[in-house]
Amino acid sequence: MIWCLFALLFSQFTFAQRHDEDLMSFVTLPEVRALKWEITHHDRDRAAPGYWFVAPYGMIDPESPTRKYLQYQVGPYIYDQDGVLIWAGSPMFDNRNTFDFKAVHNIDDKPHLSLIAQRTFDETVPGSGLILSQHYEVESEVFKLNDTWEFNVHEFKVMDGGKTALACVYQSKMLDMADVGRPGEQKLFLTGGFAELDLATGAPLFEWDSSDHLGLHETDRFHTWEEPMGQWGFDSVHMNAVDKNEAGDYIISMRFTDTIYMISGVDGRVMWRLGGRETNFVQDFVFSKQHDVKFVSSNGTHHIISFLNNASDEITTDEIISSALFVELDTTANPMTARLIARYNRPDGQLSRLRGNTQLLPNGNVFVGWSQSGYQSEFSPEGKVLMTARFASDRFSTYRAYKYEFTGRPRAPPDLVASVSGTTEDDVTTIVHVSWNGATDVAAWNFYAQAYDGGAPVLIGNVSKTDFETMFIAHGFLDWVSAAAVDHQGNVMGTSAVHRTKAPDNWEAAGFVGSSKAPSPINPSSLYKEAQAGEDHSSALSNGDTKDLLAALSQAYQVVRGLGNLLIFILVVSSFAGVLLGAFWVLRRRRIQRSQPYRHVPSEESFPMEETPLRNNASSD
Ligand SMILES: *[C@@H]1O[C@H](CO)[C@@H](O)[C@H](O)[C@H]1NC(C)=O
Ligand SMILES: *[C@@H]1O[C@H](CO)[C@@H](O)[C@H](O)[C@H]1NC(C)=O
Ligand SMILES: *[C@@H]1O[C@H](CO)[C@@H](O)[C@H](O)[C@H]1NC(C)=O
Ligand SMILES: CC(=O)N[C@H]1CO[C@H](CO)[C@@H](O)[C@@H]1O
Repeated sequence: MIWCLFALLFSQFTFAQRHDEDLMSFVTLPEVRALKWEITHHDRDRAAPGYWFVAPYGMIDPESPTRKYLQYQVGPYIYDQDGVLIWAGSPMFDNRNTFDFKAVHNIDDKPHLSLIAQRTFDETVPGSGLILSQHYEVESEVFKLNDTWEFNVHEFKVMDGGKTALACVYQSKMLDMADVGRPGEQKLFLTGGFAELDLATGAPLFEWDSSDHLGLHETDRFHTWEEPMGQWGFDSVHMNAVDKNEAGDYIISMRFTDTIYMISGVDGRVMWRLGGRETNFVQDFVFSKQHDVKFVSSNGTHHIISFLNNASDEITTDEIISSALFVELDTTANPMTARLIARYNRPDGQLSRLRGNTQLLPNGNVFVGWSQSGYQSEFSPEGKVLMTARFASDRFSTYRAYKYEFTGRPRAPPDLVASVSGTTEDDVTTIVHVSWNGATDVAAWNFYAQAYDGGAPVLIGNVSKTDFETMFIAHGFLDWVSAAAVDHQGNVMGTSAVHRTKAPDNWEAAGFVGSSKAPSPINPSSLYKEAQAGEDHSSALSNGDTKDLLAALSQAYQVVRGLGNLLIFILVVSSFAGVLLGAFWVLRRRRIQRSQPYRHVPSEESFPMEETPLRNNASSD
């Protein structure tokens, strides 16, 4: 029986790999096809604790629903450091592009999430900045300001206490070109700035726009002889990041002026410029086309800042490699000084022409999102590359990538799907799949069966959680099943609904050749006592490799043969099969493979497990 299942599973994997190996598949969430990762850990022990927060998208603008490859890859996602899915947020945001997705720990003593959800393709739903609770429920949502085009996708930074957030703001304005030697001539520009928004009302508490404070000559991105393209005008400064220090001043990044500006929180005046054509600093480094400027520390006059130095864009290249920079600024010196204190080069030696971010982790490590194909890396403080990873698919990028510790406690119960199959009364098998989208810290799953709806649940086994979805295989036809998530201390965290097991409509047509027309469901309580015998073995073996499992299996067989109790043996075999298949599943999934050229897959050819008729919580009786 084991080998039949084993062979079946193996054939399913080869089939899946041939077609869309860059996407995950789940029995419990059939529509979700989360991206897989290719991960290299160079020094796992030094990696900071935490999960990865990414928001893959295919196109930076809202994508036509008909263009999408498959449902549910685009949107906010949380993964662990092995690329195991923790939360797929794309169903919640209905496949909309999302940006700047991260955990937020500065609101109260609970973890939260923040992100930007882009407007929908048909523009019926406007873009917004959102804060979610650790239960994945929307706590606050702010929309674009009046007279602006959209909620800008670059930045949504929740300030301490969670009362306000910073966002970039782009506006279309006719500007006089006197500053570039064409007085009296007007052209349409997309200006850049930011606002600090009241999260309760969405009203701006502070607003700043480049047209009020910067000269047109500062940009390297337009020429007076060119006509603006599109209804929004020249994207002249390309504002792409904002942060605020405790003194109440703002630091911003503008990509098309290659400059970081300090803006007074009192009157909006430019306090100083770092980089670009008019830097106020004596610098021992250069940078350009930068992203994601953030304060690491600031006491008002002395600042340490971090940012991603792209050194290139779609048009020009200034350096041969992109890097994350940490810079110390002394604004009391005369002239002011800017000193490079740490530089982390992109490990693959490439350039990030667009997007990206730099994050200092609590243990001093540095996490950098290089954006394209989700390429990201973690460095030790002294610059050793600890980890690099990228999406297995190059169809997707993430604007930024973050690493945070997080505790996710979804309100929705775990999803469970069970089915039964077999050819004779002796080999009838119930297969249960369970997952809990968004739940962190699940250590194991307990599986239960009951004789009838409302009957007492009987523990039929438990399995350590090693992947997003956990499979359990039980001998016999168990008609009503459920599962409970257990944490590392053994506490029950949540329980699925009781689901009815999906049986073939016609057992004979499904290959059943037993003495009856169809097998009958069994009463699980009649098996429970015998099941105890196998339990210790299954938990002891949950980390073993295949060889150990088989050795233990044959040992167990000798034991049960001595007892002459075939039923116990079948149960032991079933629980071993579950562990064996689970281990095999994990090994297959964790293998790091180069992605193959992308091919569109007609749905009937996709992962066969998806084709079995599935049930979800909603349809449970
Ligand atoms: C935008 O305009 C609408 C309609 O005039 C108004 O009700 C709303 O308060 C305005 N929002 C902001 C943030 O100013
Ligand atoms: C800010 O920090 C610098 C460097 O640590 C120090 O010299 C300076 O006195 C500090 N200024 C204030 C106002 O605390
Ligand atoms: C399975 O259940 C048994 C008995 O309750 C327990 O001792 C064991 O630790 C559990 N194993 C897992 C992986 O939770
Ligand atoms: C080494 C190098 O090419 N540095 C460039 C980085 O970008 C700035 C601003 O665009 C240039 O002035 C530097 O020459």
